[in-house]
Amino acid sequence: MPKVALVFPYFRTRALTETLFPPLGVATLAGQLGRLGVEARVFDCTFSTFEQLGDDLISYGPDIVGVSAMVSLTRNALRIAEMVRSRLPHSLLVAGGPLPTVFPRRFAAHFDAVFRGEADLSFPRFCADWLGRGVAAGTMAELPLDTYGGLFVPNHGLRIDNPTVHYGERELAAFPLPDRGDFDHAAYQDVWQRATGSKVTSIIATLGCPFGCDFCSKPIFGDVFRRRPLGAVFAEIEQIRALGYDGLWIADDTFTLSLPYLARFCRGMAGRQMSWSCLSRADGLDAATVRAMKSAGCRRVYLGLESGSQATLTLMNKRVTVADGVHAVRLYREAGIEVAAFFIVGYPGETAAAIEETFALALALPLDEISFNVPYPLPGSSLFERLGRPDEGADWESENEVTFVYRSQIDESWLRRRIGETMAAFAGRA
Ligand code: B12
Ligand code: SF4
Repeated sequence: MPKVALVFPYFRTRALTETLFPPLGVATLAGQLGRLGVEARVFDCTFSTFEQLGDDLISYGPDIVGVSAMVSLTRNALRIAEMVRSRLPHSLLVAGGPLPTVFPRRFAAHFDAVFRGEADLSFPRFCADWLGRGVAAGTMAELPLDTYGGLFVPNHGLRIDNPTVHYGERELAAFPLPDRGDFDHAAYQDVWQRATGSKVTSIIATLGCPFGCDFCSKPIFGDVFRRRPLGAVFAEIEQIRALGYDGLWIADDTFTLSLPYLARFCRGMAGRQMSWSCLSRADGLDAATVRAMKSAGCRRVYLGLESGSQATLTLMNKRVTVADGVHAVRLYREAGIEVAAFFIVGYPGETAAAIEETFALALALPLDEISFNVPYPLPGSSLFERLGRPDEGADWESENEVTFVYRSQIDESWLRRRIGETMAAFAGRA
């Protein structure tokens, strides 16, 4: 029986800041492949090793190996491609995910094909067609290559560069649920249970974000905001509960954007005994919505406050004010919801005085958690374009690094020291 292997190339680092979730991208593709009757297995490397992955792939013997990649996983993805080439030379190698979407050519040098953007329908259909016809890598041209959204193949004598797709709400409504069957849920739950006392996993309810923050890259879901039907979202939540989880991380870019959708979500969550957290914008909220979130089990929100300086927020094109942030923190705290805030310090064009305003705001607000990052010019962001395309190979080796990957006017050692001092002052608050 022809088979597809879907690899998520993250090997856990055990960094204090590591956050582990079963990767939804490969689970989503596995669900779609299953619906087409294609045998697929997810190889999540989180709790595995490179050597173990090699052995597991050999014993599975896939015809297609799909590897997911994003910033911080590039080296792993390319190393796995090299290993597959030498140990499974007859397998077709395909890359997809956020980084191949913005650097398709870089991945095409190591893979037979690259899928850019949302690949929910295009990649599974490509696999079904490929496996159904039994074609070999050199003869991909026998497939209807123009019909697979986001496909990029600049080699094998082909020049395929299909536009990416954003599935509409009607198409999303017909999607199967992600297939979470191949994950080591006991291991994920153990990590979460030890760290937080509850067992949390991620889910996506809405796709896309219409804002244009300068530092942000939205390579997959883009600017168009779409909602999954809540019936499917609740069915997925029950699937998650049956796997043993009792908490959700709603990973949407802008879950609080549509207040009517959020209100219906909150009504549907009532009585489900499932706590949840989400990212929230600082603007557009009202007290009634926030109270409804609390009643529906919302435990904590994560606010991208980014800066305590209005001038820096403008540089970031954040389209919120410092006052919006202060107001949002107050609304959530009054409703009894914990608030974590992300800040970016050392933005290109930012002064030391503006950075100090951010440290001061972080310490002045009644926050439950804070984190500081230096700007990372994410491929696909305006910042990346403006900095004159820094070294394409520059990559954070682990999550939450505080290292400039471009020439910055800010003294990095001063900034690290000030971040350390602010974190210490925050931890020492009464
Ligand atoms: C949840 C999430 C996390 C979680 C969980 C990651 C995980 N295990 O999945 C956590 C919190 C751990 C995390 C951490 C980081 N993340 Co993150 N994360 C996200 C988020 C919000 C949602 C991802 C998700 O679940 N999407 C839902 C699924 C269905 O979509 P998907 O994974 O994109 O998959 C689709 C396509 O990409 C494609 N696809 C995916 N894989 C494959 C494979 C093949 C073969 C094919 C054909 C197609 C394909 O098909 C899928 C269906 O359409 C995205 C933002 C976003 N909206 O995309 C950022 C995002 C992916 N993260 C990002 C970053 C930068 C990071 C960090 C480096 C941040 C940091 N400073 O530490 C770390 C790196 C961690 C690491 N593991 O190394 C960036 C990546 C940018 C880039 N160009 O690569 C994104 C896009 C956010 C952003 N704009 O900053 N992240
Ligand atoms: S940072 Fe958040 S609000 Fe800004 S563009 Fe990105 S997803 Fe949208």
